[in-house]
Amino acid sequence: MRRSLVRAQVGEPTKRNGKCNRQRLTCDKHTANCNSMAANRNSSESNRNSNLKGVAMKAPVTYDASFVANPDALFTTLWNELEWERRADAPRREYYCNDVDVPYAYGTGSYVREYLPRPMHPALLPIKAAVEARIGSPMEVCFLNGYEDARDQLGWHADDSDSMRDDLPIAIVTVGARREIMFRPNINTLEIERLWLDNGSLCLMAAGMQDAWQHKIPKAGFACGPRISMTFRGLMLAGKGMTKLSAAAVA
Ligand SMILES: O=C(O)CCC(=O)C(=O)O
Repeated sequence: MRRSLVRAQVGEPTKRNGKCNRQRLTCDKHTANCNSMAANRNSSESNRNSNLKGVAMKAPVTYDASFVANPDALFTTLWNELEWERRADAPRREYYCNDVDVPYAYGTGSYVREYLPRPMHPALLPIKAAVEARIGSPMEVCFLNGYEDARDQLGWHADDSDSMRDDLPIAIVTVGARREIMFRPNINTLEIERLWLDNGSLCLMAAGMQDAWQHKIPKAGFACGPRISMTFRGLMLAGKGMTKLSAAAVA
């Protein structure tokens, strides 16, 4: 059975209504790492760059600045060896892979983009395993974004597809240039929080968060090199009647 994953775009109908009361994990895993989250709602550069000790973000995310052992090598491998695609209307490169033979789609109406699963690059496997160990559950889906420079970006959206498990976190692993991610709650879209995503970092968006929050990677606003994000997600019904894809070497 082939299922499609649908990622809602802001301004388009979503399945959010009526689901906001689902249990949401808060930042109860706050650690020394988590204290490095830059939490602010005014966007002054000094605040955005500081590690605000003891200031918790409202967005239910946790942050580990040093998750990838050798992020520069991983960046080089993925940037050079993945068969990235850059669709005409997408301000970034993209690459979608999945453990099982399930296409991915996001947007609605004329904005729907569909992706067929590509091979999981061997360099992704230890990262995937480490994410799964951190979360304690398989994460079948990995969608990668490649931001070539400061102009590349990803608009406000929530990863709230019915086809993705919202009882699990969504993991964002970053290699390459440091970029900011922005979060805003659906109930007050002016209440924006920002977090720097460093080279080699892991940001976990808590289970259930996609029903109540949106996130975005804005244009950098300063000169910067390329960045790759790997977003790992759990797939609904994974393994039930789906063809397992094996990891394959990518030239
Ligand atoms: O590039 C990022 O850090 C965010 C990626 C993201 O939000 C997504 O793929 O849905």
